[in-house]
Amino acid sequence: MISDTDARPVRTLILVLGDQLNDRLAPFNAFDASADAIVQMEVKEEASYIPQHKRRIAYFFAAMRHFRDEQRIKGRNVHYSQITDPENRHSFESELTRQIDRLRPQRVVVTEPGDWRVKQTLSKLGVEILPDASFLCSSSDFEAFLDKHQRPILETFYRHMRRQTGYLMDRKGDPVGRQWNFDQDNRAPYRNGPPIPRRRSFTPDDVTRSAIADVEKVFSTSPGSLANFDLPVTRSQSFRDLKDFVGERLPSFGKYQDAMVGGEYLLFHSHLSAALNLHMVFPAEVLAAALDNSVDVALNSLEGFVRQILGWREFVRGIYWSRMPAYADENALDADLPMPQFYWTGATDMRCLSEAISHTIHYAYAHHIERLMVLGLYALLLGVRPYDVHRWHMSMFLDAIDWVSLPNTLGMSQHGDGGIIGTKPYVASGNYINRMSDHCKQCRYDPTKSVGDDACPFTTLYWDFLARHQKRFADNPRMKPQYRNLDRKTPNELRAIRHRADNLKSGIF
Ligand code: FAD
Ligand code: DLZ
Ligand code: SF4
Repeated sequence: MISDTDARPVRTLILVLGDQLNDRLAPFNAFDASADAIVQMEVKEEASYIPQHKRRIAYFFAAMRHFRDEQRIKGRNVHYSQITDPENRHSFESELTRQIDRLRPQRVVVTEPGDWRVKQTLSKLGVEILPDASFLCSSSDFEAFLDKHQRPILETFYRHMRRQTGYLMDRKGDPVGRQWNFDQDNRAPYRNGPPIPRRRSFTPDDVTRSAIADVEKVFSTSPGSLANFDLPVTRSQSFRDLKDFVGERLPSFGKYQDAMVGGEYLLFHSHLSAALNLHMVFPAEVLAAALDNSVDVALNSLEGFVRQILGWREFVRGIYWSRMPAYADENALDADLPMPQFYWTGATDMRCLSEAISHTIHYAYAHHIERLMVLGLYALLLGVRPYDVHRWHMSMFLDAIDWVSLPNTLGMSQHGDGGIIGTKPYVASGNYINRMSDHCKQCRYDPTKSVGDDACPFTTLYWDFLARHQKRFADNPRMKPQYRNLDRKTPNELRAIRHRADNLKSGIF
């Protein structure tokens, strides 16, 4: 194994960022262990430019350190700046400059970072940026798609990707099952559903334990909990996780995709987003495992899953790179409230929110419907600044990288982009949450009521949102039924709703 102190002259120095942990990425294509070297840097700036969940930091550091060790076992020279190193300068810019001054490489290369901010910093330092070929749609393909579609929507993009790649297409070029989507089969609440399998635990080894200890020491005041850290932190562990998902949870994934159950943070979801975003597994590998013919999975589940990976994941990435940096400032609904404090603690008597926040604090994870239709929905109905919701999300989730968190949070969940990711805001009252979960039965509020002490805050704020944004959305064809219901409210009812909405807002901040 080659140690950190080995400072032979370097031809190509490959910078591997914390979310690029795979040696099949482009910079490694012509790697020559006798001339080239790798640099990895744990830096305080990335874990503190916004406060970050301890579990998230430990996950990145543990995965980075395992990648370092795997590369060294292959005989590759890795220069690794650990968070506790006294010489560490603790930002990408200054620590990379220190390493370049020390190693004097002929060139420094990196895979395209997942964050516009980091890409700017590295470009400024003269680092050569290579495309990230792990995605199923390259940046140039997405640009070509945008040239053809002035108002790109997920459905059009997804069908284009199905045709382009052949996933779930038959020999004649039609979608398998003669349907592009099975959404109508994928909205069941979990009532007497099949047993929910437990996720496998990965016991931390010495390397992971050292990362956890360093995080406890250096980031003791950061949010979140490190208790029971059991995440897969290597490529092979992530594959084991993938295999478990395909065998145990994928068969019920589709049907219960939108369901929520008290005390259950995962249900039948894959929990693969973090491993995917850190590049420990590639999307094509995930799809190959899911579509493996030896696994008996109904088409509604398979299609639902493929849509997430081949459709949504690629679509939001394309939108991010095509619209940054202006995208981050968008605030189409002029939302101007700060993030409520209870999002950091879970201290709320709203059962659905306290559940979703407690999942976030314990696991740095919540599944899609909790993110969209509970955590995101409440912020949207209140009128929280979209970028603040994104910052909170970047702080608290294992899988949050700017390219994927920003379009999902600012765009999909807060409608801050005015309709680029989704053509209408995802707004609903407490009745939706009641239909899709078992939370309301155990909550002090009543989802059917919009006024009175026991009225569900979601329901009050839902009507208030529709009324406040009537001008903008009343003519949106997809929102017509919602506005027809609003029209049935009397002026007195609307006044009472507005009054309670104002009280709710002033009580929170
Ligand atoms: P599953 O439900 O099992 O889905 C399978 C995979 O599909 C995921 O692992 C993910 O890679 C992909 N996927 C599904 N939906 C999306 C989507 N909308 N955008 C991109 N990929 C998708 N996903 C992230 O990876 N990082 C984020 O920072 C992130 N922020 C989000 C913020 C909000 C407000 C919302 C509403 C969604 C966000 N998502 C994000 C998308 C989605 O919620 C997560 O990918 C998913 O919950 C991760 O859990 P899972 O792996 O169990 O997903
Ligand atoms: C999220 C994160 C954290 C917490 N720490 C590091 C780090 O110390 N070193 C590193 O290389 N990357 C880290 N990351 C990921 C970055 O913040 C950022 O998301 C990626 O560099 C984007 O490609
Ligand atoms: Fe959430 Fe309202 Fe249901 Fe309570 S009643 S759990 S606040 S939706």
